[in-house]
Amino acid sequence: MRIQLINPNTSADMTHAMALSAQSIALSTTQIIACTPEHGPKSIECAFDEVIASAALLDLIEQGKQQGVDAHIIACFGDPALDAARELADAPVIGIAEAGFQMASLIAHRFGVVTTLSRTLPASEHLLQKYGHQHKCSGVRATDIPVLALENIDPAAYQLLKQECLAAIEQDGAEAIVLGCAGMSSLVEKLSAELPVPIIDGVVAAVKLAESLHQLGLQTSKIGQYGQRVSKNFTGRYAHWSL
Ligand code: 2AL
Repeated sequence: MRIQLINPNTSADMTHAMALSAQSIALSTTQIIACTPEHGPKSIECAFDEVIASAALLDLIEQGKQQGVDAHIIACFGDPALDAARELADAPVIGIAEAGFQMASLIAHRFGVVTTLSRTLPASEHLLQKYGHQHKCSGVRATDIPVLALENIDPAAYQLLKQECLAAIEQDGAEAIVLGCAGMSSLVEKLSAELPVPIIDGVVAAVKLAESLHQLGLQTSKIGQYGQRVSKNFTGRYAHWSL
Protein backbone atom coordinates (compact mmCIF):
# COMPACT_ATOMS: atom_id res chain seq x y z
CA MET A 1 0.00 0.00 0.00
CA ARG A 2 0.99 3.65 -0.35
CA ILE A 3 0.74 5.98 2.65
CA GLN A 4 1.03 9.73 2.18
CA LEU A 5 2.83 11.05 5.27
CA ILE A 6 2.26 14.79 5.48
CA ASN A 7 4.34 16.98 7.73
CA PRO A 8 2.15 20.10 7.82
CA ASN A 9 5.04 22.38 8.78
CA THR A 10 7.67 23.46 6.25
CA SER A 11 10.69 21.92 7.99
CA ALA A 12 12.02 19.37 5.46
CA ASP A 13 14.48 18.00 8.05
CA MET A 14 11.56 17.11 10.31
CA THR A 15 9.76 15.43 7.39
CA HIS A 16 12.89 13.39 6.68
CA ALA A 17 13.19 12.28 10.33
CA MET A 18 9.55 11.20 10.59
CA ALA A 19 9.75 9.41 7.23
CA LEU A 20 12.66 7.35 8.57
CA SER A 21 10.61 6.37 11.65
CA ALA A 22 7.60 5.52 9.51
CA GLN A 23 9.56 3.48 6.98
CA SER A 24 11.42 1.59 9.72
CA ILE A 25 8.15 0.24 11.18
CA ALA A 26 6.11 -0.15 7.98
CA LEU A 27 5.51 -3.50 6.28
CA SER A 28 7.88 -4.23 3.40
CA THR A 29 4.89 -3.86 1.07
CA THR A 30 4.11 -0.35 2.37
CA GLN A 31 5.53 2.67 0.59
CA ILE A 32 5.77 5.89 2.61
CA ILE A 33 5.35 9.01 0.49
CA ALA A 34 6.55 11.83 2.74
CA CYS A 35 5.71 15.41 1.85
CA THR A 36 6.37 18.91 3.10
CA PRO A 37 4.29 21.95 2.10
CA GLU A 38 6.05 24.74 0.24
CA HIS A 39 4.16 27.52 2.01
CA GLY A 40 3.49 27.92 5.70
CA PRO A 41 5.04 28.04 9.16
CA LYS A 42 8.37 26.30 9.89
CA SER A 43 6.75 24.74 12.94
CA ILE A 44 3.20 24.58 14.29
CA GLU A 45 2.94 25.79 17.88
CA CYS A 46 -0.31 27.78 18.18
CA ALA A 47 -3.77 28.16 16.63
CA PHE A 48 -2.56 30.79 14.15
CA ASP A 49 0.16 28.45 12.83
CA GLU A 50 -2.43 25.67 12.48
CA VAL A 51 -4.86 27.76 10.46
CA ILE A 52 -2.18 29.07 8.08
CA ALA A 53 -0.70 25.57 7.65
CA SER A 54 -4.10 24.02 6.93
CA ALA A 55 -4.57 25.47 3.43
CA ALA A 56 -1.33 23.96 2.09
CA LEU A 57 -2.06 20.76 3.99
CA LEU A 58 -5.40 20.37 2.18
CA ASP A 59 -3.64 20.96 -1.16
CA LEU A 60 -1.34 18.04 -0.29
CA ILE A 61 -4.31 15.83 0.64
CA GLU A 62 -5.82 16.58 -2.78
CA GLN A 63 -2.49 15.80 -4.43
CA GLY A 64 -2.31 12.47 -2.59
CA LYS A 65 -5.88 11.71 -3.60
CA GLN A 66 -5.03 12.38 -7.28
CA GLN A 67 -2.05 10.02 -6.93
CA GLY A 68 -4.38 7.34 -5.52
CA VAL A 69 -2.68 6.86 -2.15
CA ASP A 70 -4.31 4.32 0.18
CA ALA A 71 -4.10 6.46 3.37
CA HIS A 72 -3.07 9.94 4.45
CA ILE A 73 -1.36 10.77 7.74
CA ILE A 74 -1.39 14.28 9.21
CA ALA A 75 1.83 14.26 11.22
CA CYS A 76 1.40 17.16 13.59
CA PHE A 77 0.15 16.69 17.14
CA GLY A 78 -2.64 19.28 16.83
CA ASP A 79 -4.22 17.08 14.11
CA PRO A 80 -4.72 20.28 12.04
CA ALA A 81 -7.51 20.21 9.44
CA LEU A 82 -8.25 16.54 10.17
CA ASP A 83 -12.02 16.81 9.69
CA ALA A 84 -11.64 18.90 6.52
CA ALA A 85 -9.12 16.39 5.15
CA ARG A 86 -11.60 13.57 5.76
CA GLU A 87 -14.25 15.51 3.83
CA LEU A 88 -11.82 15.75 0.94
CA ALA A 89 -10.33 12.25 0.95
CA ASP A 90 -11.82 8.86 0.24
CA ALA A 91 -8.93 6.96 1.78
CA PRO A 92 -8.56 7.03 5.59
CA VAL A 93 -6.96 10.16 7.06
CA ILE A 94 -5.23 9.64 10.40
CA GLY A 95 -4.01 12.35 12.76
CA ILE A 96 -1.05 11.45 14.95
CA ALA A 97 -2.67 12.70 18.18
CA GLU A 98 -5.77 10.56 17.68
CA ALA A 99 -3.58 7.60 16.62
CA GLY A 100 -1.42 7.97 19.74
CA PHE A 101 -4.45 8.18 22.06
CA GLN A 102 -6.10 5.17 20.42
CA MET A 103 -2.99 2.98 20.70
CA ALA A 104 -2.27 4.07 24.29
CA SER A 105 -5.83 3.38 25.41
CA LEU A 106 -5.45 -0.24 24.23
CA ILE A 107 -2.45 -0.98 26.42
CA ALA A 108 -2.81 1.24 29.48
CA HIS A 109 -5.59 2.05 31.92
CA ARG A 110 -4.44 5.68 31.90
CA PHE A 111 -1.89 7.39 29.67
CA GLY A 112 -0.05 10.68 29.96
CA VAL A 113 0.83 13.09 27.18
CA VAL A 114 4.16 14.95 27.12
CA THR A 115 4.31 17.76 24.62
CA THR A 116 6.23 20.88 23.57
CA LEU A 117 5.14 24.39 24.63
CA SER A 118 2.89 25.11 27.63
CA ARG A 119 0.67 27.21 25.42
CA THR A 120 -0.32 24.06 23.49
CA LEU A 121 -1.69 22.35 26.64
CA PRO A 122 -5.30 23.58 26.15
CA ALA A 123 -5.19 22.44 22.51
CA SER A 124 -4.13 18.91 23.52
CA GLU A 125 -6.75 18.81 26.29
CA HIS A 126 -9.34 19.94 23.80
CA LEU A 127 -8.39 17.10 21.42
CA LEU A 128 -8.63 14.55 24.23
CA GLN A 129 -12.17 15.78 24.93
CA LYS A 130 -13.12 15.86 21.26
CA TYR A 131 -11.98 12.26 20.75
CA GLY A 132 -13.52 11.06 24.03
CA HIS A 133 -10.18 10.06 25.56
CA GLN A 134 -10.08 12.54 28.44
CA HIS A 135 -11.08 9.91 31.01
CA LYS A 136 -8.18 7.70 29.91
CA CYS A 137 -5.64 10.51 30.21
CA SER A 138 -3.79 11.14 33.48
CA GLY A 139 -2.71 14.60 32.32
CA VAL A 140 -0.87 16.56 29.67
CA ARG A 141 2.57 17.94 30.51
CA ALA A 142 4.64 20.49 28.62
CA THR A 143 8.42 20.61 28.32
CA ASP A 144 8.60 24.10 26.79
CA ILE A 145 10.98 22.70 24.19
CA PRO A 146 10.22 24.44 20.86
CA VAL A 147 9.36 22.04 18.03
CA LEU A 148 12.45 22.84 15.98
CA ALA A 149 14.74 22.32 18.99
CA LEU A 150 13.71 18.64 18.90
CA GLU A 151 15.82 18.20 15.74
CA ASN A 152 19.31 17.35 16.99
CA ILE A 153 18.03 17.71 20.55
CA ASP A 154 20.68 18.82 23.03
CA PRO A 155 21.29 16.66 26.13
CA ALA A 156 19.71 19.17 28.54
CA ALA A 157 16.48 19.32 26.53
CA TYR A 158 16.41 15.52 26.28
CA GLN A 159 16.75 15.25 30.08
CA LEU A 160 13.88 17.72 30.46
CA LEU A 161 11.69 15.61 28.20
CA LYS A 162 12.60 12.45 30.12
CA GLN A 163 11.96 14.19 33.47
CA GLU A 164 8.46 15.23 32.36
CA CYS A 165 7.75 11.65 31.25
CA LEU A 166 8.92 10.42 34.68
CA ALA A 167 6.79 13.02 36.46
CA ALA A 168 3.78 11.92 34.39
CA ILE A 169 4.40 8.33 35.54
CA GLU A 170 5.27 8.98 39.19
CA GLN A 171 3.07 11.98 40.00
CA ASP A 172 0.12 11.68 37.61
CA GLY A 173 -0.18 7.89 37.47
CA ALA A 174 0.49 7.55 33.74
CA GLU A 175 0.86 3.90 32.72
CA ALA A 176 1.96 4.80 29.18
CA ILE A 177 3.17 8.02 27.57
CA VAL A 178 2.03 9.52 24.28
CA LEU A 179 4.69 11.80 22.80
CA GLY A 180 3.07 15.12 21.91
CA CYS A 181 4.96 16.12 18.80
CA ALA A 182 5.94 14.50 15.49
CA GLY A 183 9.41 15.88 16.09
CA MET A 184 9.76 13.46 19.03
CA SER A 185 9.42 10.44 16.72
CA SER A 186 13.17 9.81 16.53
CA LEU A 187 13.41 9.79 20.36
CA VAL A 188 10.92 6.99 21.02
CA GLU A 189 13.47 4.16 21.08
CA LYS A 190 15.79 5.89 23.54
CA LEU A 191 12.91 6.96 25.81
CA SER A 192 11.40 3.45 25.67
CA ALA A 193 14.71 1.96 26.80
CA GLU A 194 15.05 4.40 29.70
CA LEU A 195 11.48 4.60 31.04
CA PRO A 196 9.40 1.89 32.74
CA VAL A 197 6.17 2.30 30.70
CA PRO A 198 5.29 1.99 27.00
CA ILE A 199 6.15 5.13 25.02
CA ILE A 200 3.93 5.81 22.02
CA ASP A 201 4.93 7.85 19.01
CA GLY A 202 1.86 8.97 17.05
CA VAL A 203 3.68 8.80 13.71
CA VAL A 204 4.35 5.07 13.85
CA ALA A 205 0.98 4.47 15.58
CA ALA A 206 -0.67 6.17 12.59
CA VAL A 207 1.30 4.04 10.11
CA LYS A 208 0.16 0.84 11.81
CA LEU A 209 -3.47 2.02 12.01
CA ALA A 210 -3.34 2.95 8.32
CA GLU A 211 -2.02 -0.51 7.41
CA SER A 212 -4.76 -2.17 9.50
CA LEU A 213 -7.54 -0.12 7.93
CA HIS A 214 -6.16 -0.85 4.47
CA GLN A 215 -5.92 -4.58 5.09
CA LEU A 216 -9.50 -4.57 6.38
CA GLY A 217 -10.63 -2.66 3.28
CA LEU A 218 -11.97 0.23 5.38
CA GLN A 219 -12.25 3.71 3.89
CA THR A 220 -13.48 7.06 5.23
CA SER A 221 -17.28 6.99 5.51
CA LYS A 222 -18.79 9.32 2.95
CA ILE A 223 -22.18 9.46 4.66
CA GLY A 224 -22.68 12.33 7.11
CA GLN A 225 -19.90 14.47 8.57
CA TYR A 226 -17.15 13.29 6.23
CA GLY A 227 -19.34 13.33 3.12
CA GLN A 228 -18.31 15.31 0.03
CA ARG A 229 -17.88 18.97 0.97
CA VAL A 230 -20.64 21.42 0.04
CA SER A 231 -20.53 22.38 -3.62
CA LYS A 232 -19.88 26.10 -4.26
CA ASN A 233 -17.62 28.62 -5.93
CA PHE A 234 -14.37 29.70 -4.32
CA THR A 235 -12.70 32.94 -5.37
CA GLY A 236 -9.20 34.38 -5.64
CA ARG A 237 -6.30 32.18 -4.61
CA TYR A 238 -8.76 29.44 -3.57
CA ALA A 239 -10.60 29.31 -6.92
CA HIS A 240 -9.16 25.82 -7.53
CA TRP A 241 -11.43 24.53 -4.78
CA SER A 242 -14.63 25.47 -6.67
CA LEU A 243 -17.01 22.53 -7.04
C1 2AL B 1 3.83 19.93 16.54
C2 2AL B 1 4.09 18.87 15.63
O1 2AL B 1 3.88 17.68 15.85
N1 2AL B 1 4.59 19.45 14.52
C3 2AL B 1 4.66 20.78 14.71
O2 2AL B 1 5.09 21.59 13.88
N2 2AL B 1 4.16 21.04 15.95
N3 2AL B 1 3.31 19.67 17.79
C4 2AL B 1 3.42 20.45 18.90
N4 2AL B 1 2.92 19.96 20.04
O3 2AL B 1 3.96 21.55 18.89
